[in-house]
Amino acid sequence: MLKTTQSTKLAIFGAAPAFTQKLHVGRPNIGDREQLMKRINDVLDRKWFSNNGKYVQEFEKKLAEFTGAKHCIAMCNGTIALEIVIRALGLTGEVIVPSFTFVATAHALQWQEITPVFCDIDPETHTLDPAQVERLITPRTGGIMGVHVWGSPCQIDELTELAQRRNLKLAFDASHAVGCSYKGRMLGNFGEAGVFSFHATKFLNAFEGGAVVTNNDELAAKIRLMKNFGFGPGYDNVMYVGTNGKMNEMSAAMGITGLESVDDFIATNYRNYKQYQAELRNLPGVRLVPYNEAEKNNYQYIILEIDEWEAGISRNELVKVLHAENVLARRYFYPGGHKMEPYRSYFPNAHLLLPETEKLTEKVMSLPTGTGVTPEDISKICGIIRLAIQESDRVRRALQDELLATVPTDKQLETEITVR
Ligand code: T4K
Repeated sequence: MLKTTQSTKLAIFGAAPAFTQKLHVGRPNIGDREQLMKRINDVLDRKWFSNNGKYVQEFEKKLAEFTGAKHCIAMCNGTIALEIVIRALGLTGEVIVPSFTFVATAHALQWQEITPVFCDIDPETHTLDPAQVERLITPRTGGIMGVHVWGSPCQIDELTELAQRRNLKLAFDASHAVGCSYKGRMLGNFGEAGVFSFHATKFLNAFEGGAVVTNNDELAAKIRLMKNFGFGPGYDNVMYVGTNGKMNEMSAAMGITGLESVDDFIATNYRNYKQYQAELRNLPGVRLVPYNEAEKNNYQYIILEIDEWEAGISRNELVKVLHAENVLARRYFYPGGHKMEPYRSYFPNAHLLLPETEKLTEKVMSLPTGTGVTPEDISKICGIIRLAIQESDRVRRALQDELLATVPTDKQLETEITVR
C-alpha cells in the first residue's frame, strides 16, 4: 500500500505527471501487423477497393461464423448500420432507447424523424430497465432499441417477452458487444437484428466499420439492398431506395486480421480487468463494474463508479487528477443523450423520468485498457486513484484553489473593462 505522505507526488500538487505520454482510453487493437500488411498490399495489387470485394465477403462469412448468426452484412460504420436496420424494420413514430448510450443510438432514429423516447436503466447492468420500458409504451411506439452497454447484455428475455406481448419490433445496438454472450448465445443474435461497430476504439476494429447480424432472411435481403443504393443482381437493376453503407476492402482486411487475434485481445483485456479488480479492491467509494464471468465477455471496458460521499472526491475530481497525470480517463456517457441537442430542447423534462441515468452519468468513468496498456501502467493508474482517495481533502482543496485561480480578480476585471 502506498503511504499517504507520497501524495505530494500527484501532478495536481506540482509533481511531474506519472506518464510522460498521454495514455488514452480506446487505443485500437491491431492484431498481426504482418498479416494486415499482406492483405492491404493484396488489395492494392488487385485494385479492388470496394463494392462487395473479396475481403468484405470473407469478413462477413467469418463474423457470421463467430457470432453463430445466419446473416452478416458489413457496413461502413455502426451508425449507418443502425439507420439501415431501423429503416428496414419499418420503424416509425416513437422508439424506446436508453439515454445512457453513445448519442449515435438516438441520432440514428432522429435522423429519420423517428422520436427517440429515452428510458431509464437498471443501475446494476447499466442497460434498459424493462419495467420502465413498458411504462413508456404509447400507441405511437413502433419498437424498442436496447443497447448492450460495455458488452453487458440487456435483460433480453424480459424485453423479448414485452416486445412480443405489445407487438413491438425489438432490435439491439450491440456496438460494444462483439464476442459477448447471453445465456451462452452470442450477442447480435437476439431481437430482429443486432448492430456492431468496428470503430477504431472498439474491441474489434476495422478502422471504421459496422455490421448487422440477423437470423431473418427477408430482413437480411432488404438490408443488403439498402446498403448498396438498392441495387439488385446484375447491372443497372435498382429495386429499392437505398444509400451507401458499404464497407471498403481495407476496413475488411483490418476486421479479418483482428478477428484472428480475438482470443489474444480477450486474454489481454481479461488480465487487465483482473489486475484493476485486485488493485482497486477495498478502496472506499470505488466500484469496478463487474463482468458476469459465467458468460463470454470481451472485457473491453474498465468502468468505475465513484461514490463521492464515500470516496471523498467526485468522479469529476478524480478525472481531473488522472488527466493531470496524463491518464485520459473518460466520462462515458456524459451527460446522457437527453441532455444533448437536439434532445434537451425537445424534451426539457426528460430527466424527471431518468433518475438512475442521471445518477450514473455523474459517477461513471472509463479507464485505459487493451493491448496498448501494460501491467506497470495499470499499477501506476491504481496507485494514483488510491492516493487521490487517501488524500481526498487535499485534492479537493487543490482543485478548488485551481478553480478560484481561474476566476478573475476585481483588479483584472477593472482592467478588462477599461480596455474595452
Ligand atoms: N452505438 C454505441 C453504443 C456506440 O458506442 C457507438 C460508437 C455507436 C453506436 C456508433 O458506432 P460508429 O458509427 O462509431 O461505428 C468514440 C467513437 O467515435 C465512437 O465510435 C464510439 N461509439 C464512442 C463510444 O467513442 P469519442 O467522441 O469518445 O471519440 P474520441 O475521438 O474522443 O476517441 C476516444 C478515445 O480513443 C480517445 O482517448 C483517443 C482514442 N483513439 C481514438 C481514435 C479515433 C485512438 O487511440 N485512436 C483512434 O484512432 O467517440
